[in-house]
Amino acid sequence: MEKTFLMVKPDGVQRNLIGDIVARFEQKGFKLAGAKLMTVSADLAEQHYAEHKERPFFGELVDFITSGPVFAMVWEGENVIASARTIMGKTNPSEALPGTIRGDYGVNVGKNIIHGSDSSESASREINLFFNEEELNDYSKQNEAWVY
Ligand code: DAT
Ligand code: MG
Repeated sequence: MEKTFLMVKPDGVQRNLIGDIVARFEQKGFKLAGAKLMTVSADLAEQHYAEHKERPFFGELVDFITSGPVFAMVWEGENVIASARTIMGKTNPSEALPGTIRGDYGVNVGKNIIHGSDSSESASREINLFFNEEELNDYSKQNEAWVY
């Protein structure tokens, strides 16, 4: 089954949104494979956001993501990569629709609450960057027969 990497950013943690965000993905029918509260090092932040290295906001991005704990997660399910991006909403919260996480809680593009992988390549890269094999749980849930 497809997996994606999601992360409640430091602003989402400070604004008490971990529970709400986890609930949205649980209620959708996705399965949590791994999760941890952690502080991202500058080195990990630079690797995670390597594709944005040349962007003018790269320094701010690294400073922000390392500024406090994040809640890193791996979620599993059919089409979960694209589906999670839909649940998150557009990158800029001012353009994100109400009902999406960024649309409901964000205002500014720099503080957009949540990260989610944008492709299967970035999902496997990011999962491996943040999690060890033994931190990921392979299990079945009783409700799966009612989701699929
Ligand atoms: P996304 O997080 O939706 O995948 P992205 O990969 O294009 O968006 O950018 C990564 C993060 O960088 C994004 O969540 C917030 C920040 N960012 C993007 N565009 C920005 C901009 N124009 N100014 C400041 N920060 C920006
Ligand atoms: Mg991105």
